[in-house]
Amino acid sequence: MSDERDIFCKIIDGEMPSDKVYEDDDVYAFNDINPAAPTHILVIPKEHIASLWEAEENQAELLGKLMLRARDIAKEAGLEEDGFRLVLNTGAGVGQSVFHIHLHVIGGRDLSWPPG
Ligand code: D5M
Repeated sequence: MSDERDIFCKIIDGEMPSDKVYEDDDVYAFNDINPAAPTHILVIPKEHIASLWEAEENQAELLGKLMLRARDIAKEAGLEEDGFRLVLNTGAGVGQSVFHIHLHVIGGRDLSWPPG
């Protein structure tokens, strides 16, 4: 685990602004600055984990919580009927641009499969 402070660490600490939609002791969620759909929310752990590659076995509970909170946030956003997509980009080669692990909650429009 790295102790590097990235932009999402700064958002959690209030050093950078965000459009917050949820917060608890372990999880923070905010609207994506560049939305790919009508609903596009980022769900992140407050603990810094650079990407899924760096996640440790002892962080399994935190990662599970992240997924369940993402579901709750999707429901709160009104996506229960039509569903939503969770995206976890892992590595620059597939488009990860911020190296603080984050789930994209995406919904509110038709989403094609497979993704591009
Ligand atoms: O996704 C990183 C995502 O983070 C991308 O969709 C833009 C978003 N982003 C970057 N900076 C901000 C701030 N400051 N507020 C809100 N959203 C932001 P990735 O999977 O790494 O490509």
